Amino acid sequence: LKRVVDDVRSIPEEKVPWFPRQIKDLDRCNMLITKFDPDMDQDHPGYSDPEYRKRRAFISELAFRYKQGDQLPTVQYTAEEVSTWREVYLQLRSIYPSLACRQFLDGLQQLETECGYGEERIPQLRDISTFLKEKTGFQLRPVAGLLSARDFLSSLAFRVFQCTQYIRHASAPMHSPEPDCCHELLGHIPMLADKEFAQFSQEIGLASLGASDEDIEKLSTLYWFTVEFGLCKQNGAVKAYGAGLLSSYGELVYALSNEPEYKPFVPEETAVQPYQDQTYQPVYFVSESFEDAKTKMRRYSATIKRPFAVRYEPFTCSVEVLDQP
Ligand code: NLE
Ligand code: FE2
Repeated sequence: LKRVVDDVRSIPEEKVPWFPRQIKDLDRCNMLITKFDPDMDQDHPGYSDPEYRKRRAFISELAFRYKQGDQLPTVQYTAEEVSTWREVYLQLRSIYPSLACRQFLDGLQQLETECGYGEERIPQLRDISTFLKEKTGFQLRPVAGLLSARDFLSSLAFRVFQCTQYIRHASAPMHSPEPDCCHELLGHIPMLADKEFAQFSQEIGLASLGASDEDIEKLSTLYWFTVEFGLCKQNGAVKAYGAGLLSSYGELVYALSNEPEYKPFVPEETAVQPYQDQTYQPVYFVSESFEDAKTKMRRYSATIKRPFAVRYEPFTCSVEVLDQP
C-alpha cells in the first residue's frame, strides 16, 4: 500500500534534492543561467547596444518581483520591438502551413481568433495565460532569462510554463540561441494549447522532481530533443513540433531540408545524445506520433530510480509524495 510522505527527508534513502511540493514553491525555482545574457556574452547581438541592455534589465525586474498568484505583468512594447515581432511573425507564418505539425497549426489558429495573435502587436502573457488555462490548465509565469534545467522542468510538473518577456535583438530576428518572447509565444504556446502535448510536458516535469543530477541531465536532453527540437511523422510527412524550430525561421527551414541527420526517437538513446545550443542542431529525433512519444517517454520515466513516487493533485495544485515499496 502506498502512504503519503509528509517530508521527503523522512525517506531513509540517500538525500533527495529539494523540490517544489506546492505551486507557490515555484517562487524558489528561479536559478538563472547567464551564459546567453547580453550583459555577459560577447557574441550576443545586444552586447554592444546599451539601450537594448537597459531594456532587458527593466523587463527582468518585472520577473524578479513576481510572486506566484500575482497578476502577470504587462509590457508596453516599443515600436522597434513590435517591428521585430512583425518580421518574425510574418516570415514564420508563411512557412508554418507546410512545415508545422497539425496540433501547432490548430493552436495557432485558436490564438489568432481568440487571443489577439497577429503581426500587429506582441500578445501579453496575461491574456495568453487565461487562454491556456481554459484549454489545458497550463498557466504562465514570467522569468528573466534561461533557467536551470531542474527549476524549469519542475515548474512543468505544476502545469506552469516559465516565459521570458523581452524580445530578441532587432539585428537577428531569424535565430536566437536564448529564449525570448518570440520563442515562447510562437514556439511553445500553440503546442501547450494541445491537451496531449500538455500532458506530455507535465509528465517530464513530474519525472524530474527530486531526480539526481544525472537524471536531470538526461531529462533535459530529452526535453531538448522533443519539446524544443522535436519532429514527428504526420500523414506520411515529417513535421516540426519543437518550439526551438517553430520560433526560428532559419532553423525550421534547415531542420526539414534533409541536410541534417535524422534518428528515430528512442528515449534511452536520445537521452545521451550530446547537443550544442549555440546554433542549428546537427541531428533531430523523429517520433512516430505524439501518442508514441508519450508512451515511450512514460516507459522511460518509470525506469528513473527515485526512492518515492509523485502524484499531482490538481485540486490543490500540489504534489503528493508516496512511498515506493
Ligand atoms: N533558436 C530559437 C529561436 O530562435 O527562437 C530559440 C531556442 C531557445 C532554446
Ligand atoms: Fe523553449
